[in-house]
Amino acid sequence: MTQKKTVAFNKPRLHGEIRVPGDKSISHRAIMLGAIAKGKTNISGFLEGEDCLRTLDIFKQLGVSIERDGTDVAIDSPGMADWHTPAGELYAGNSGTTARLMLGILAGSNVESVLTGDQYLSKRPMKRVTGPLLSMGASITAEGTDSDLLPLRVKGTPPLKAIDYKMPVASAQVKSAILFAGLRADGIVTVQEDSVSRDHTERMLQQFGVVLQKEGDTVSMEGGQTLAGTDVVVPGDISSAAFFMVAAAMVPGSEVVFTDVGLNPTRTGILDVLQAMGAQIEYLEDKGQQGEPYGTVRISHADLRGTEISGDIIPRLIDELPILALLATQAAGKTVIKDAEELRVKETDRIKAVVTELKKLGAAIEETEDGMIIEGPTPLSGGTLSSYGDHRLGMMAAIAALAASDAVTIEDPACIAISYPNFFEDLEKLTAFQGAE
Ligand code: SPQ
Repeated sequence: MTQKKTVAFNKPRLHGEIRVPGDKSISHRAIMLGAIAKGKTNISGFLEGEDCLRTLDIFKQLGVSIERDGTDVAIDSPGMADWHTPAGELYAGNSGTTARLMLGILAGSNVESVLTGDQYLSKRPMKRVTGPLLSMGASITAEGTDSDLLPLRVKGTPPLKAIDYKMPVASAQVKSAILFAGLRADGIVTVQEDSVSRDHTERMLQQFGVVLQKEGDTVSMEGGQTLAGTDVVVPGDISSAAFFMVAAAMVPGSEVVFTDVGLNPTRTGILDVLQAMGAQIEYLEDKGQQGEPYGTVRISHADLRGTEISGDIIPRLIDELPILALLATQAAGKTVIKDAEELRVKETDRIKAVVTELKKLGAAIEETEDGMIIEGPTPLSGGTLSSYGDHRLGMMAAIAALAASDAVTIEDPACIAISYPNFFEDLEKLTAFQGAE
């Protein structure tokens, strides 16, 4: 039986200060690079979400010593060349980042393994990664009938060939997989993308001692470099904060302060859009540690207007488009989301799913091939929304309850633990405020 959770509010307002859990993308990469490097790496602020725990378990199976105490992780690795052949399959669960980045890492390792995923991940395309990896000489074969899908067998075959690759879509997962494989390549690996996607891999490789060159939309790196273990501080995940940023902007009388939230410019598209829609944003403190900028931001409600979200900003807010679509239902005028066809190959087809679910609440929203068109403001009713097993859809449904006239019931809310295990506790905390306006 599908599990359900009902969320209801009576004249809500959001108030308070929040430190959202660690960044998912950075947490994955910290485990990966800590395991590739020989020696000790200490991570603080690690995201205890299901996806990152899948990455952590995979490296334990490869013989890397990893001790976790909550959000603190201590890694002691023999180094990539001395990993063990795993006893069983390597299970990436629901995590596209784990699967795609592992393909690049395993291709240059000395082990042979089979990578698998859950029912959702097993439908997501892998050729975008295996294509360039095969041209680097990787040995990757399908265990099933479709070579674009998991399960895939990877036999590490170092040294790999160098590659100069122009990516057909801006994707941090593709870029990262090639760079990781490039660590075991016999020459210079170059990756070019049209619009710059999140650059956590490039920043963290440098933290671990790798020399690489970044010029505009191109990254180059000499293969064969060795990594040295180091300490990594993971800031709060702006993609998790986005749900409460939107809630604060949307609900009259709200004001929320986000502390230690990641402010990497390749991820802050959400803040640019909130500003363009009229929300009040104040930057209270800037900190930058080991290459990842983070800080404190206050978001307050204001009257909102529709906007266009398209072009180069899309990779900077790709995971925030579902929650921005909800916000657009409460903004005056038309919001157009374009150039976002990548949304169709996430945990679910996020264009179809967002449009279907928000329509159930009465939103004026239409699907286009590469995005959505939303008219607002529209009063939303209550209803029962499916998460499609997609954490970002589940959280969007919960935040929709803040704008709805009645309760919203979320089907399969457990998936939210993929990226934000204490989401409902934080929602309760921020909406508990009963003081005067
Ligand atoms: O890991 P997964 O499942 O692919 O996660 C998602 C998400 O919403 O959490 C996408 F479904 O984020 C991706 C993101 O969309 C994480 C990511 C990364 O850490 O490198 C990059 C983006 O994907 P892509 O395909 O644009 O590289």
